[in-house]
Formats: sequence, structure tokens, C-alpha cells
Amino acid sequence: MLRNVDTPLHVRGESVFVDDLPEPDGTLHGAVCASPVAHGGLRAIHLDDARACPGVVRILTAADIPGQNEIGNIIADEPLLAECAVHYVGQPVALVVARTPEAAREAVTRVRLDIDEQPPVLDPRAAAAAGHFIAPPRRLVLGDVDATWAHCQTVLEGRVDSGGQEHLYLEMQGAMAVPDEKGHLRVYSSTQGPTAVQRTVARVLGLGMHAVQVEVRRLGGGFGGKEDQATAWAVLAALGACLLRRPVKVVLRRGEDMRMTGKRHPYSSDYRIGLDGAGKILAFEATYYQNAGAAADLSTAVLERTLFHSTNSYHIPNVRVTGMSCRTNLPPFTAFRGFGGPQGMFVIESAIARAADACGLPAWELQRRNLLEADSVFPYGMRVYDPRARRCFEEALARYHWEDWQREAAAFNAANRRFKRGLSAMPVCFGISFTNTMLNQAGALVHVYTDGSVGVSTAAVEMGQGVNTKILRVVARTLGIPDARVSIDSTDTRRVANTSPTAASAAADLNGMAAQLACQAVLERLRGVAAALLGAAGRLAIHDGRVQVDGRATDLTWEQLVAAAYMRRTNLSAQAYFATPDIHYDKTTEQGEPFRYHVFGTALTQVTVDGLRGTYTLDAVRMVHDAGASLDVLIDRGQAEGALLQGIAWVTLEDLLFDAKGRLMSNSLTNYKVPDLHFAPREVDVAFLEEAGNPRAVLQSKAIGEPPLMYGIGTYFAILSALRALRPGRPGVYDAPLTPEKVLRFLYA
Ligand code: MTE
Ligand code: LUZ
Ligand code: MOS
Repeated sequence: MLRNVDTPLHVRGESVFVDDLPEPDGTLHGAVCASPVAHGGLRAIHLDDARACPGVVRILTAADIPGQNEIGNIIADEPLLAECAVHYVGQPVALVVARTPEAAREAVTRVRLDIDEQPPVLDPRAAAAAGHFIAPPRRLVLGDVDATWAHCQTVLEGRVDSGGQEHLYLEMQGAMAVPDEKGHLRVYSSTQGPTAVQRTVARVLGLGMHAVQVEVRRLGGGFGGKEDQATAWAVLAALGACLLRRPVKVVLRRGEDMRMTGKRHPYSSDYRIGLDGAGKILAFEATYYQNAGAAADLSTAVLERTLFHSTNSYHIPNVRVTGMSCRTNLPPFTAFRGFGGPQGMFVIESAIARAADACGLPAWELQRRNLLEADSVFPYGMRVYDPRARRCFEEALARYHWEDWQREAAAFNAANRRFKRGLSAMPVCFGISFTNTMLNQAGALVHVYTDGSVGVSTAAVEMGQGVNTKILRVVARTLGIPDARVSIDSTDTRRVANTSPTAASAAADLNGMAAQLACQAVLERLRGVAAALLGAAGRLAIHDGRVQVDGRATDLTWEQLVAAAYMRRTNLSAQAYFATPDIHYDKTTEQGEPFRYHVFGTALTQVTVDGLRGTYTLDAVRMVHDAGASLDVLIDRGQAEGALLQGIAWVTLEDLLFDAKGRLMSNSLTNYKVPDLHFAPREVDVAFLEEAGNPRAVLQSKAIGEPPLMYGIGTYFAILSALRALRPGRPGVYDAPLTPEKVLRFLYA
């Protein structure tokens, strides 16, 4: 079995990350001087003391920027370095360039900023009340909610809050920029979006994009945190390298990274849900106040996905959902695995939990009665293609003997006063494709060398998710050669240009397809050569490194064929391009078909809460997940487990806290709790849906990077259900994360 091709290097500690790259002679180091204040006018920057520090070479501010001081990607609202105002604590104001990282950091402490401090706005509802928006509100409408409320037997309203989340990738943000004799730059960046870095470096330095080469070997994790927010550090390094004509490296430390970079968007939302007497949801209405932070970053795209996933796996005939991206004085919040989907799903699941209570039904029964059907239409106008929501849900209940769980939990709860069990089911439906249709394109460059070995470049960035292994497998299978003959090369804007970020779970889909097309182009030429060599008229194929005619192996090996093709002057390289077909979306009507397909699944969760201490243990999470025809079962299992734990931690442990002045209080791993092995569920079962091929993606597979994160939401409701068993009749709490502190408050306040 093929293992993850990165694993041997990782376990031997030989994988190279940005900070491990050999530093060319004369490399300088940058440290970022950031605003200590959340909001204010920047009157002056006093640099004399810092300049006098030993080892300091130069200190760069906005005034030194040769091109545009602008790094905003979707909306141009974000300066690289602050000019006359600061908008959040941690906003970069200056870059100290020195001979060592230590000297640069020492000098940063000597920079004096003269800031006219103003009160910050931190809360999205307050920002909305003051009219501080990133963009106009968005609204999706299906059916007629207003006309429906009167026909509902049960109508409930409520408020739901969910917190942010620190990405905590193991490798910090960073980049190294090396200038060449033409003044062009080679940038090594820990980014999910090499082209975004290239474009922004070019814009800020006033260069053509052809003067900027960005190369990425791998990331020590990204999780969305490096989709957009790797850019600033790469551009700062490039700015230093360009002005000083020396290599410059900027690598953040953990504390800097936590303070200066954005995280998952906190949301505060209001909803109204209406049901008939049979527990069918007739209408759902919601307003999402997204805390966008101080600049747009990807917030509008994240909000769009919240709206698209506002009804999760459910068929709801009347829907009106409104999203507002609210500008506050916090670091710009950004992409994080799930990309707004989790926030939207947490709201509908909260509404369902309350509705179930009101209807006197268990939540899982209410969920089950409302799952998507073959004729369901989403509020964005798209019909569900091959809905598998019910298949996954029913299979999870049957496979894991849900009735036994319920019986045992009821018996346990009847027999125990201090400890109570809680159960939940969590169905997930996640759309695959960038919601911004334009981004759904990818490229590949395949070289077959004369010895038959194959080098592959694509736009995909390896960040632990195994995309290199998946693309390698696609290439080896398409060419019909052993895996060992294929190497996946680094991601480089000179080999594959104009790329989309590795994001939206779509990297293997998009780049795998481009790589397959490139291989097919080379294969077509090789077949012509083989036909001539063998004088064969039958159907030619390559299998296990050997040419076959009509399914029968010949003596001609792949290596011989490639060598012969070269002798006959055959092009052994191919560049290919793939754009997802048939997707479209019209933002003026809010209708279209933004996703190529959906991923489905259901997770069942059991927890035990200690009613005395407020702590909980996660007994088991068992899921049935639709991975299509998995490209690699081991990698996909790892993705499902990792995403699950990240989702669980978002709704339970990870408590992102800012003080009243907008300063991050949870700014280290001693005060920001992340999950460890002891916290993880005692048992995690991942069963992939069987006979679940998917003609809409490469080799019948389905994307998996993000969807399983949302199974974690089930843990919130399992804990809540245990709490309701401890304190019957007490209203629920819908404010994630449900930390042990919050559990205690629920029990004893
Ligand atoms: N897995 C690991 N180990 N590290 C990561 O940074 N990022 C996730 C997911 N899985 C991530 C990961 C996110 S946010 C996305 S969008 C997908 O991987 C991107 O990769 P894919 O498109 O190849 O699935
Ligand atoms: N990034 C993006 C994403 O730019 N658009 C998306 O739709 C998306 N979805 C999930 C994760 N990242
Ligand atoms: Mo993932 S949030 O699309 O990088």
C-alpha cells in the first residue's frame, strides 16, 4: 500500500520548512513592530532609539514602499504597514531589518509609536448598529417565510453565539525573499496561495508578476490560516530584500503569530424556526452578525458559505437568511477549515435542539424527519445532486446500533446522579467548489524524463492533508506505472502560473484533474509511438509499467517506450488546465449552482458529564462519511479524525478571548487550551459510505479536507443533552465553546 509520501521525511525530522532553508550569505532578519492599540490615529513613529540598536540595518515603514501599500485581496482595504491610523492590536506598523532575529526583536521594543487612542469597537452587533460593514448585507430567500409562520404549530426564536479559533499550525507564518542580479525576487513562503503572494509582492514593490517567483515546498499546517494571511509576511520579506538587495527572512514566533494574525470568525446570530405538528420544519429565518475584524480579508467569501450552509442537511421549504460582515477593531478574521460553514450549521442545529424540546421529540428524530430528499432545493437555487444525507444518517443509526446507545444512556442516567450521559447525531452536508466560481481552476505540468521517471508540478500545496500522495496516485494510475516512478515537485509559480489557493477542500479535485489531463496528453503521444513499434492495431494501454494490446501484456516496457519516443523526437511533457464545468452563481439574484457536488455524512456522539466538576469526557464518536471512492483510505481517515477533533475543540475547549481594549488574552498555549490525546474521544470510528463513487470528481473520489470538522458540532449537543439530564427543565445554552467553566455556570449559577 502506498503511504503518504511525506511521512518518511516527517518522522525522521528531515522535512524542510521555510525556517529550515539554508540561508544564503548575508541573509538579514526582519521583525515586525505592531500596534499595541486597537484603534487610533498614528501621529508619529519614532525610530531613533531602535536605529541605534546593535545589528540594525534598516527600519522600513509605509513611506518606504515603492508600489502600492495595499494587500487586500477581495477588497482593497488593508495596508501592508499602517499609515495614519491603526485598526487593531497587532497591526504591522514597521519592519526592523537586522543581522540577527534577536537584534531585530530587541530593536522592535525601542520603536516608539505616537498614537491618538480612540475607543475600539469589538462586538459585531455594536459594529452593525454603528453601520460599520465590510460590504452590503447578503440575503438568500426560498419560498415565503412571512406567509408560513401563521401555519406553524411551533415557532421559536433565539440567539446563538460561536467563538473564534486559533489555527495553531505547527509551522509559524514566515517567508524568505532572495533578490537576483536583475532585482527580481525568489520568495519562499509558507502560504496556501503562492499566486496571491506573487501578485501582492508585485503590487507592493511596483514590479511585474514575472519578476516575482514564489515557491512552496510544504507547510507545517495551514488550516485556512495561510490562505490569505501568509501574504503580509512574504511581502515584508520581499520589501526588505528589494530595498536592501540582500536576502531577508521574516518568520514569526508563536506569540507574535497568535497576536498578529486572524482566526476563525466569531459570529452572533438570531434565528426563528417554525414547525408543523409532525415535526417538519416549515420555515427558517436567520441573521448572522459576522465579526470580520478590521479588514475584509476573506470575510465576504466566508459569509457567503455561512449562508449556503445555513440549512445544513435539511430540506426546508421556506428560508430567509441574512448575513452581515461587521467591521471591528480586531485582527482580520480569516479562512479556517469549514470557512463559515460551521458557524451557519451551529445556528440551525441550535434551533433544532430547541425545537425538538418544544415538540417533545428527541433532536435526532427531528433531524431525521427533515433530511434532504431527492427533490430538495437549497436556498441558493441549486437542486441536490445525488443526495446521500438519508443514506448516511440511516446507515449510521443501524451500523452503530443507535437504539442500544439510547437504552444504555437512559439506564446509566437513571442509575447515576453525579454523572450523566449525553447523545447526539450530527448530519453534515458541505458543498464542494470555491463559492467564487472564478477560483475553480487549476494547472499541471508533467515531465516524463527519458529514463521513464516522471516529475509533476501542480498548483496544490501540501500542508499535511496528503494532496501530494493523492496526485501521485492519480498520475501513476493514469500512466499505468508504479508509484515509485513519480515525484511530486514543489509548488512554484514559474512552473504552474495563475493558481488558486489550496483551499475549499478542492485541491486534489482540481489539481488531480489537471494532472490527469496532462498525463493523458503525454499518453496519447506515447500510444502512437507504441502502435508504430508493435505494429499493433488493437487497443493500447499501459499497465504495471508495461504496454498492453487489447488487455494482453507485451514485451515493451514503459521505459523502452519512453526512450523510443524520445529517439523519435516526441514531446514528453505536457501542461494542462482544468476548470470545473457547469458551476455558476449570480450574486444579484442569489441563485445558481455554485457547487459541483456535496459531501454528506452523519456522526453519532456520546459524552459523559461530571455534574460536580463541570468536566466532561468524550466517550465515542462514530461516523458514516461519504468520501466517494477514496483516493487513499488511510489519508482520508486521518483527515476525518483530524477535522473532527478540530471541530470538537472549537465548540468545547478553544476559548478565544480579547480584553475590552481589543488585546488578545488567550495569547499563548498556557491560556489557550487546545485538545490533546487525553481530551480526544476514547473511541473514534470512521466508516466510509460504500458504493459511493462520484462521477463529478477525479477517479470517482470526493473532497474530504473540511466537511468532517462539522461532525464536531455534535459534541456540543451531546454535552448539552447531558446537562439537561442533570438539570431538567433548565433552558439550554447556545454559546460555543461550551467550556467546563460554562458548564459549571449552567449547573450552579
Ligand atoms: N490537514 C492538515 N494535516 N493540515 C492542514 O493544514 N488544512 C485543511 C484540510 N486538511 C489542513 C488539512 C483545510 S482548511 C483545507 S481547505 C484542506 O485540507 C485543503 O486541502 P485539500 O483541498 O487538498 O483537501
Ligand atoms: N476559500 C475561498 C475557501 O476562497 N472560497 C471558498 O469557497 C472556500 N471554501 C472553503 C474554504 N476556503
Ligand atoms: Mo481551507 S479553510 O479552505 O484553507
